Amino acid sequence: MPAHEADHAYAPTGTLPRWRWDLFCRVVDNYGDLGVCRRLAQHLATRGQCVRLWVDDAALLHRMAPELPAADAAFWRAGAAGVAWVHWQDEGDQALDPGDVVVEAFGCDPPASFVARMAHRVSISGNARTTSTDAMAATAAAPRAHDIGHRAPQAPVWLNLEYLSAEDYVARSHRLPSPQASGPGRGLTKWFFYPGFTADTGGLLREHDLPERRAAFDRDAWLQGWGLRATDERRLSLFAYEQAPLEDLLKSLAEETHPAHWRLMVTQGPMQARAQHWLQARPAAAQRIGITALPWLSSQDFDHLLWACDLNFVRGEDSLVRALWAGAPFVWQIYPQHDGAHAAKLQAFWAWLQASALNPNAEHATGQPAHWARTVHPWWQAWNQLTPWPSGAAWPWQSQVPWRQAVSEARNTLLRRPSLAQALLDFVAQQRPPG
Ligand code: TRH
Repeated sequence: MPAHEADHAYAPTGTLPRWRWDLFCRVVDNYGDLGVCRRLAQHLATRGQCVRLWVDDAALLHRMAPELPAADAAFWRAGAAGVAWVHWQDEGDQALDPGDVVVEAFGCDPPASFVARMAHRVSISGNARTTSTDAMAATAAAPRAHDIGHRAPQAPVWLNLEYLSAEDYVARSHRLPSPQASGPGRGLTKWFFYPGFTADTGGLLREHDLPERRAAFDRDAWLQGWGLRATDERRLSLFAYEQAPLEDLLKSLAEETHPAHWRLMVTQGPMQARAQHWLQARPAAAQRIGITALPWLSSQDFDHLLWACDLNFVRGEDSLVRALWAGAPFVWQIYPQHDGAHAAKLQAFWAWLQASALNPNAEHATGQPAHWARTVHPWWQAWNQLTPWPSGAAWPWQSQVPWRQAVSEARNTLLRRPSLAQALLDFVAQQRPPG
């Protein structure tokens, strides 16, 4: 990313109180649930917040975020900026008092006893004397004059962080309240918070220093670390679900005469063996397509991978956002849903990407998609198995430049907006104005 682009990045203003956050993450499948939650927790921490991340899958947590300490009483009492994690087990273990903000990711339902303790605050709100041991400890620790622990206990701000989508309902549903008329949370209001791609949504996960980190990235040195040189081979990163038509893609690449050499950097998982197996049976193709089988990458290195490649195949939610920040051509494999709802979701994102890349030119004046979009779209559809693979058609390398430009325009638009963490902070500040 050129240095001047960093100037466009949204910079928050003002100092917000330091709140204590409980962020609940239930790992349903894959890496995305924790990928999103871990990232959000860290972004909040870098903005001065104290975050307790509840995760039900300890093994995955150790794999994806081995650096995170356990949230002991001292961590919570100190209330300093940082992230620590709690193993979210059964109902019985949840003796901890809620913080000032409770975020449940993807409707994962915090334990009923915890929600009941949140609701209990409603009944004692306005009373400066509290029976909350945590609140008393926080007051004793007196970290900052405007910390929330110094005021009468208020019910936590309760948010449901929703899945990412570019569909229209997102803007309509963003920040809608859901008053709880019954159940353990009776008397509380749960707010729906939607990440998204437009200004009327909660925005996207983005580190504050992303443009600077991107500008400082030394691609050649990073490639050297994998025994590769930035030669004339085209690099393609591959992170995909198993149903992706990998063999079709390999066949299409092998049939191309230009470029002469491909380097497929395949993320950890069964795709590595499949690609190697296919190439072993086809020596001519293996002359032109090399495979680098990657181990599990740290989240920083996952970014480096996307920054170092000419073309990125990503999947799910979180790596889609990383591909956008990379600003390089990419193909998105959406998480497939049994009812087929993913087709509309994919199309909504594609429409947004095209619209945000619009330049006033003749094609747009006629309402026709740009040439790059016309040539690339069939491959997106086929990679998602929504249409047959365009066998015989050449990979749209000729669209590489306008395609890259389109992604980078979309990225620059997004960089001017508040990040998801900043939007959440702004929302909480509205609900709990510092007093
Ligand atoms: O793993 P995913 O397929 O997760 C999915 C989606 O989030 C989907 O929306 C959700 O409904 C489903 O899970 C249950 O893809 P995603 O979202 O891209 O998450 C992958 C994360 O893993 C992302 O943060 C990048 C990270 N990652 C690494 O850090 N290192 C690696 O080596 C790899 C392969 C991934």
